[in-house]
Amino acid sequence: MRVDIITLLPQIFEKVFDESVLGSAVKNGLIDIVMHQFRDYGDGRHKTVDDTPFGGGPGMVFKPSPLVNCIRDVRKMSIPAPVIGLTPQGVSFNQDLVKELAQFDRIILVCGRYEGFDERIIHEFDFQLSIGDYVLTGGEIAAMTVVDAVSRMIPGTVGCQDSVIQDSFYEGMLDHPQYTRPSIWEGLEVPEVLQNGNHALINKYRRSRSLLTTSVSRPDVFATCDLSDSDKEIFQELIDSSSSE
Ligand code: 6GU
Repeated sequence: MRVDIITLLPQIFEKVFDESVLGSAVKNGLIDIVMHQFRDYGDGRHKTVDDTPFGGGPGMVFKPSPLVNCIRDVRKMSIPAPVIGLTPQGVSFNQDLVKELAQFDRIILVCGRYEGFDERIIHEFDFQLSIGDYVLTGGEIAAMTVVDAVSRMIPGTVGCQDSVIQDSFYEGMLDHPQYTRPSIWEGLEVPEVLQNGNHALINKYRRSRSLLTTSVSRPDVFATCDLSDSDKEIFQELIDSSSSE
């Protein structure tokens, strides 16, 4: 997959894309990240990319021409790709969107800064994405989030694809808790069922913890989950056991 990133701060991505899982994926050619400094498209000797807002108010606004010229050039550099504006006004990023974006062979991410873009450029975006209900100083950290989450879905990036499939949110449900040695630590014991090697019981236990955590911590997510018949049974057992306590 090719990811083009349009930003005023290409250098802040370096470490993130150089190290660990993402770094290996880049080195192995599974993802090709191409940075574009859009100040190169700025106006005049100072390569100006922003200006004060019409109507007054704080901050600066991205001028339309430099950003649009950059986006149009980047579009033409390779195969067709959706242009995604990273803004707090965008649709909320979630695992379903991660999976959808991972289907593309190429995506183009545009990072905002300042108070935003001149509104007239937004038709240049195929859509806008937000990574949550808070405001960041720019879209760069959001772009890193998108690249990190999407790259994990590309076969080969994460050592064991099973770990991706079992991840929190992948199957719509939060992950079950994990434990490792020692079996007793500071008086806290690893649940017996995980230590006895009965995989049918282990799977059932883990599924029941996932159902419990999701229903308690994220009732909004739980409400959208399609429970299988066995999930329904396990969940009913959870309810029965809690009401008998
Ligand atoms: Cl994508 N950009 C900015 N500036 N703030 C955000 C965001 C993006 N997502 C959530 N907050």
